[in-house]
Amino acid sequence: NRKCRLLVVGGGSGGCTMAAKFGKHFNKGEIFIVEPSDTHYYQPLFTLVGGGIKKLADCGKPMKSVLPDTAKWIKDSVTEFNPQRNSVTVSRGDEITYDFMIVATGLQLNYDKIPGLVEALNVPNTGVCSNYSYKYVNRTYEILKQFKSGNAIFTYPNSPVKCPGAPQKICYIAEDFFTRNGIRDKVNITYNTSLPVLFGVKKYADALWKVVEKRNINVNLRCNLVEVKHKEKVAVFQNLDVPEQLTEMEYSMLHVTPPMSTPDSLKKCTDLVNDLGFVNVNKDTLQHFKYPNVFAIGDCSATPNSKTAASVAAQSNIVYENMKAVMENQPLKGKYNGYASCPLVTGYGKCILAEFDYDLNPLETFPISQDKEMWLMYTMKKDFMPPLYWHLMLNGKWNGPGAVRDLLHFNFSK
Ligand code: FAD
Ligand code: UQ1
Repeated sequence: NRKCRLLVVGGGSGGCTMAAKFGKHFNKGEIFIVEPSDTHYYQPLFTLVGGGIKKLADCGKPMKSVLPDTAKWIKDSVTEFNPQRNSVTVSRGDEITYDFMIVATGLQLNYDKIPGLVEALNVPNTGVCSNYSYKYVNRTYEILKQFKSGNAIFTYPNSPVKCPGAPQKICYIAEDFFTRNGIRDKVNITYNTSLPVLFGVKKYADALWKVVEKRNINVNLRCNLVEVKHKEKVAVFQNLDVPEQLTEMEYSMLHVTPPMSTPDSLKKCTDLVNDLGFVNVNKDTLQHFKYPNVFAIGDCSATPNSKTAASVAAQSNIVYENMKAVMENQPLKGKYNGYASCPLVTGYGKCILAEFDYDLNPLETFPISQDKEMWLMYTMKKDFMPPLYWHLMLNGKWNGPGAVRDLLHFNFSK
């Protein structure tokens, strides 16, 4: 029983969605999913948990309840990929062979890459928090509630990240929280980002610069967190353009977005990944360059899109169509346009819905210009997206908003 037709590595957004899509294609038990976690988290809600708008319990469901029952769940992690042998090895030591494989491991959070950070996140009352992990996200709202005065600092690391808007969303939510609680004049708010821009798409970056100016948020570009000294409540930042230049900043609150990479087991399989450790697939077809029976979906793939669940939705049908074509010896027709979406929550009840493609051109669903802060987009993020995720996407029935976009823009020609 250590042999399957389709192996899915990872039971997160991408893996679960793909296993569901292929469910009707294979007999029961012919699909294996390797996934070590007991709980499947809908990570986009973590931002709202940090802001006290949702509870952590709202974000997770038992893994068993979301993985399709047509697939066999192997509760373990892949420790070695052996694509030359069409197999993987799991931590218990078993080897699993496959005819086809979808790699969907997502990203690993490397909190340990920043000296002092792990300790600061594990000791109470340090003022250090991080929305990115279920382990630390509850600290964010705790700290907001206890905050009295001083510097609140928000960081963006020097690595690719998932949801590149999330590091600043919590900054805006915090600013709004302090304003509503009457202590805004006692707080200095700073967003320190390793990037040379506030956001990668000009249309939304222009809108966000207006937000930070209006709300008196300091932004430092090319500014990278390199150490946390929690006993002194000091964070050390490096100027990435002048690497020897280090600046110490005192904080009362420090929200950290950790450096990220693909998981170590994947990174070390140089046959499968590029120099940065991402699965080396064709950006249009999502098929592996060297192994035609291997595809990647989601955050672990080398495609140059922004890593979001919305991208996973848009990729899912491309992977499905193209992998089916490989199975049937047909030409690959599906082409991913790089669609990504980032609901930039700018406060309680406000959100700018960024949507764009590989070329960083806006690709908006609604027939109104989306560079405005809107209550509608906030409601969509908070109340409409979670059920869409749990009931449609994870059952393989949501391919992103492309069809809705065509309908609302009267693009009936396709
Ligand atoms: P994941 O969903 O992370 O799943 C990867 C799975 O692989 C995990 O379950 C993991 O346990 C498993 N795995 C890892 N290593 C192994 C291994 N060796 N063997 C077996 N299994 C393994 N996206 C949006 O679209 N909109 C948003 O507003 C948004 N906000 C976000 C806010 C935050 C704070 C965060 C953290 C993310 C946000 N995202 C958002 C991003 C979104 O959650 C991810 O892009 C999406 O989940 C990626 O799906 P994935 O399947 O690639 O990875
Ligand atoms: C989306 O499809 C998606 O995936 C489920 C998200 O992930 C949480 C999103 O945040 C967004 C905005 C979309 C896009 C959907 C619409 C209706 C614009």
